[in-house]
Parts: sequence; C-alpha cells; structure tokens
Amino acid sequence: MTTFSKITAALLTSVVFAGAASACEITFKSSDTHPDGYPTVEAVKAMGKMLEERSNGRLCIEVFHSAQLGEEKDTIEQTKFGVIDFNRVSLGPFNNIVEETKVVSLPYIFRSVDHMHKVMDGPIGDEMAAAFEPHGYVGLAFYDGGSRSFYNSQKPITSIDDMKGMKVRVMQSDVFVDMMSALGANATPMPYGEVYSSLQTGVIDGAENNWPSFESSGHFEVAKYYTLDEHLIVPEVLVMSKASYDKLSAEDQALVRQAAKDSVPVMRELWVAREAASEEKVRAAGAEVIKDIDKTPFIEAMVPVYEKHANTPKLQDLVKRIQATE
Ligand code: GTR
Repeated sequence: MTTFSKITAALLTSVVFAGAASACEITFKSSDTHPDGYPTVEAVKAMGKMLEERSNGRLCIEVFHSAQLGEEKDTIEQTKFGVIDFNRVSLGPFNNIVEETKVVSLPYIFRSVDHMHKVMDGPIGDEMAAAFEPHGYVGLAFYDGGSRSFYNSQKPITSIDDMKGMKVRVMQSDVFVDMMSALGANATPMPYGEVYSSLQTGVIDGAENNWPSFESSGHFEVAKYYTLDEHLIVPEVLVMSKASYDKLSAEDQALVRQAAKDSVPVMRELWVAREAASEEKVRAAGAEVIKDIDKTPFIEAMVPVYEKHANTPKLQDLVKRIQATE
C-alpha cells in the first residue's frame, strides 16, 4: 500500500467508525434505581450493546442509573407515557397496576430462586409478561432479585415475636404492607431512595432487601442486624413503554425482544457474583447476620395475606400452578 492509500484507508475507516458511533437513529432512555455497576444496570447496558450491533448501530439504549429519572413508582408512570422507554424495576411497585404480579410478590410463594427461575422461564412467565400489555407496558424480561430478608438498627430478630411493633419500610405495594401487619410490625411504604436517611434518623427501625441492595444502598452502615428469613423472592422486570414499542417496525420490535431475552443469562451470572461480593463486604463491615431461624411461624402468618391478595379464581389458580411447578 502506498502512503497515500494508507492514509485514505485510515480516513475511510475513521469515517465509517465515526458514522457508526453517531448513527443511533433512536436512543432509548432506560431507568434503574441502582448505581452503575449493579447487575441490573449492567444487564441493560449489555442488552443495549446487542441491540446496537444487531441493528447496525441504529437502535441504542442509554441507561440512567441511580434513580436519575426518579423513584420506581414515578418512573413506572412516566414509562406508560413513553417519556421513559425502558424501565428495570421490581415487580413490587407494579402490584397495584398489574394484578398478576401480586401473586409472584406473595411471601414464600417460591421455594427457592431455582423454583422462581423455573416458573418465570416457563409458560407462567410468558403469561405474566403478557399481562403488562393492557396497562401500557411490554414485559420483555424477568431478572433476579435474590431473596429478601429483614434488617434493622435495633436488635437481632431471631423469631416472629421480635417483629412486634417494629417500624419497617416496605416497597410501595399493599401486599407488603399486609405482610408486615401479619407479622405484627408497622409497615412504612416509602421509595427506596428515602430508606437510608429514614434508618439513620430513626423514622424507621428497619427495612428488607437482598444482599446486593443491602450493600449497594449502604443500608448496612445504619442497620446492622440482618436476619435471613428470606420472606420474599420477588422477580424483577424489564418493561418497555408500549407507546415507544408501537412506534417501531415489526423487525425492530423483534430485535428489542431478542436482545432483552439474551440479557437474562448475563444478568444471572453478574447476580451470583455480586451476591457473594456484597455478602463479604457487609460481613467485613461488622454486620450481625442471623441465620437458621425457624421460618415456619413466618410462613404460617402469611395465610391472611394470600387470602386477601389472591382473591379471584384467576389469581388462586396462578398460586396453585406456581406451587405445583417442580
Ligand atoms: C431492590 C430492587 C429495586 C427496588 C428496591 C426497593 O432489591 O432491585 O428494584 O425495588 O429493592 O426495595 O425498593
């Protein structure tokens, strides 16, 4: 190659690259409450990369992490109207909108994370994803949220009796408010972003979450007693605004769906690693972890919660089918 043709080739390459880098015809906005690096944030970024590649650089996703676009309840509303295109949230704040999600938010409905995967990867998961559509959302993928347990700033909780009178923050869903009442505690529903200062100032005594959230939110710094009662295994969801989805061609809709699906194994791998790393960090910081508690009284106390929230033949059937999934 002559020097001239080398330069021409280099110029052409940079033009092609520059073209590819700025060729996003659409840059979708995606919301997440978690900080950069958290498994859900990274999974949606990985999805964005796949989508960009597979659409030859036309379709891009910008992930707004750390609740930059707002707390989950508010961003869910904005997603309905297409102000936000994608949203990764817990199913909890969807309970009052998509009633089917209440069933997979019931305490102890899943026997294990494996059981949850079997259910959400199968026909029930498809049914659940489809249930979002009439409400203005496209259910694209279910992510992991591990299992959630109680933590507090006051004392080690070793039995259900210790829950009595405690002020415990829950996600904004009636299912969780009733769960806390059934345990004898006082539920305080509030957005995730307010929990740290509420623990610190004593507005609440405790909250509940999985290892990665307990760690990344810093809650372990202000609530050191963590009791592994594992009352909730709530799947998380990546939804798209139906308003944004409907603007896409059928081909692009298929690309979006496939990339979301392909982000699930990425998410699961990151999740397992982060759970272990978070547990290590929290323990090293001096948290007192209470394990091996008798869960039976906690499980038995949930009967009225099931009766109240799985209150139609459709929802009761869903409970039965989930319980029967091996
Ligand atoms: C986390 C979950 C978030 C959010 C948060 C909360 O585990 O990933 O989507 O729901 O819990 O407690 O509000």
